[in-house]
Amino acid sequence: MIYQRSSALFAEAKKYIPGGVNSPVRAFKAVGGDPIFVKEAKGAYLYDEDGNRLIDYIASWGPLILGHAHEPVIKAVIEKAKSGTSFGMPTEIETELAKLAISMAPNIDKIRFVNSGTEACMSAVRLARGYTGRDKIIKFAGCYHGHSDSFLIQAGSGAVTFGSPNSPGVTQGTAKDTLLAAYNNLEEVKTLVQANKGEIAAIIIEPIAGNMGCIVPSDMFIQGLRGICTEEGILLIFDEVMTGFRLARGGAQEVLGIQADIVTYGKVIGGGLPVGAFAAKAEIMDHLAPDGPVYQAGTLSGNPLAMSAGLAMLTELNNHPEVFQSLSDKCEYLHKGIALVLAEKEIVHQINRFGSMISVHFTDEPVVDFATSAKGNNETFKKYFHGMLNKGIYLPPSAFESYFLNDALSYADLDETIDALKGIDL
Ligand code: KE4
Repeated sequence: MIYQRSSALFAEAKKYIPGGVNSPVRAFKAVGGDPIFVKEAKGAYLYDEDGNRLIDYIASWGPLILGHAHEPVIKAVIEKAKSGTSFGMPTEIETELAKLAISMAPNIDKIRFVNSGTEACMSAVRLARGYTGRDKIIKFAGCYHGHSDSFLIQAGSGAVTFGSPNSPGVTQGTAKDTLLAAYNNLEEVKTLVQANKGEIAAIIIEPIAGNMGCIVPSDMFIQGLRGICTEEGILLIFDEVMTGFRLARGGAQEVLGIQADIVTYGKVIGGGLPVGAFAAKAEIMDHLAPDGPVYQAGTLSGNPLAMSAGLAMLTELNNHPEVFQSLSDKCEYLHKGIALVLAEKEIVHQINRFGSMISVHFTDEPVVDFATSAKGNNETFKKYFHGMLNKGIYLPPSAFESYFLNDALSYADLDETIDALKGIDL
């Protein structure tokens, strides 16, 4: 595969945009080399600026669950754009998408739209703090909830002390209110809760994690969090920016059978346009401005153009729930194919999968949290990533990401992917 034009475009972009990208993961820092510039995409395929066709396994990091340029979504956006894109005034379509999302996801009465998953998670934490009158939150190492200051925190010195910033620009004043625990470690959560009795507003978690690669919660872990939150008056926030409307109509709440107190959404709910959202029972959501005291706002929140994409997408999924099983079946097929080839190559590996989320880790230890995910051999991962890219397969350019399958992928595409792996040296 030739990537000359992408490299030239990257050099040009770096003159005007920090790192040449508008989101760091796109820059290939974790795998080396220059990022691929896309010209267009349709269905399961990306067409890059050098004329290469790539089978896509990121789907814009999740949103394009039915494939790129899905006709009903495109049609809706084009039609809506003709009557204006944003007014800064309420429009009917916001209520239509709100009603549909609420009908699909369990345990929510009201939803507020924002413009990204970051905004959704940031606002959900502020709402939890405002509702409980408490300041602290617990998050899990390796879980990503967007780039709001409260989330850019790494484990502090001691198990029960607060976190410390993991980015310049985040203050210790902010970090002191974020406590860190290891994913799948209920005992650490219990210790933090006991050491900060009555001070914790929320526990925020990716119910199936996707930002350490894919990590499946162990039995009773999420259930255990639910019990602790109910017992201690802590709000359980499910960050479903990845899992929402991807794992099932009702997302992780449905597939796990566990109710969160606040749920955040992004990606799929916007159908490829910028939409985030957070939702809960009315008793909690009514604390939000303008009716309640917790402030939150946004110029383009609920803009009709983005709403039209989200409404078209959720309507498709609501009318064709068989898509979720189709995606899961395809993911299982891919899993088995990759596992067989890596076993034949005698490559030590772990594959984690849940629904249409999957990740490959080059380690002999089960990957159950950030620490075990970080033990993966990144040199092998880099060979895997670039080997597959050179065969026309576009995988996430980081071992700490999940693949996001789209239902436009055919079994022939999956076979091409598995065959590509046969042909590379790891
Ligand atoms: P955004 O602000 O990027 O829309 O959403 C933040 C976010 C929140 N919660 C979860 C579980 C997420 O996965 C994300 C964003 N996901 C990354 C991919 N791991 C987006 C890709 C990027 O940062 O460019």
